[in-house]
Amino acid sequence: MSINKSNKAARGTVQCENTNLNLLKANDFVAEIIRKEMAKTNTLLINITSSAGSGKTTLMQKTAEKLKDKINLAVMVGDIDTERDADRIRETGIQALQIVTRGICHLEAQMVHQVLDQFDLENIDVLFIENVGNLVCPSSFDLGEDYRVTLMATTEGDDKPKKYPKMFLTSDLMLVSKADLLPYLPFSVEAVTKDALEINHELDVLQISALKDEGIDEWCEWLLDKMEQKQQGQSMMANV
Ligand SMILES: Nc1nc2c(ncn2[C@@H]2O[C@H](COP(=O)(O)OP(=O)(O)O)[C@@H](O)[C@H]2O)c(=O)[nH]1
Ligand SMILES: [Mg+2]
Repeated sequence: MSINKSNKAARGTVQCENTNLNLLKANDFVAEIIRKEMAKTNTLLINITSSAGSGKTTLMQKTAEKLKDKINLAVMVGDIDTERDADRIRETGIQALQIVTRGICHLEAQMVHQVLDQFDLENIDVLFIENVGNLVCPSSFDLGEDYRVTLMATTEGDDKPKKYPKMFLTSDLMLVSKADLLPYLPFSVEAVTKDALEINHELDVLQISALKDEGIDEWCEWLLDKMEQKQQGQSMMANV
C-alpha cells in the first residue's frame, strides 16, 4: 500500500479506510440495483445536472409539453427544500415526485431507489432525475442512470467546465442553455465547447433555449434516439 499524507498512520495504529470512499462504494452498489430494475422495464433513466438556476426544471416542463403525447415521461426532482419544482412539472400533466434532501447537496442512489416504487415503471419510457443544483457533489454519485446530461447556462460564464471538470467528464451530453441570452452576454459557445471536449472528447453538445423553444427539437431527437437504442438493445437481448 502506498503511504501518502492522507493515509499515513503512526506505528501500532490501524488506518481506517476513507469513509467517503465507502459511501461511494455503497452508492455504486445501489446504483447497479437501479440499473437492473430499469433494464427489466426498458425505462431510460436520465440524470439531469447543473448549477442552481441553469434551467433544469424549465427544460423538464418544455420536454413534457413536446413529448408527453408521444411517450410516457416522469420526473423525480431533488431539492434541499420545497416542492416547488415538482409542482411546476406536474402542471404540464406528467407525474413528478419531489425528493426533499433537507440540506444534502446531491441525490444518492439510495434516495432514488427508495422512491422507485412510486413510479409505474412498466409504463414509463423515460424517467428523468432532476438533481440538486450544483456542479460539484452530484458529479460523484452514480444514480444508475443510462445517461447524464449537464446544463451549462450562458449566464454562468464560459469558464465552468475547466473549473468543475468531474461533472463534464462524467456527462454524456452538455446542453448550453439560455442561448437566447447570447447576444447580451460575454459568453463564447466555441470556448465552452472546446474546454468541455478537452475534458471529455466523447461529450455531445447542443445549444438550447427552453424559454424560446430553440434547439428543443434536437434535444428531443437525442432523447428519443437513446430511448429507441435502449429498447432495441433490450429486445435483442430477449431474442438471444
Ligand atoms: N432567458 C432564459 N431564461 C431561462 C431559460 N430557461 C430557464 N430560464 C429561467 O431561469 C430561471 C431558473 O430556471 P429553472 O428552470 O428553475 O432552473 P433550475 O434551478 O436549473 O431548475 C427561471 O427564472 C427561468 O425562467 C432560457 O432558456 N432562457
Ligand atoms: Mg429546478
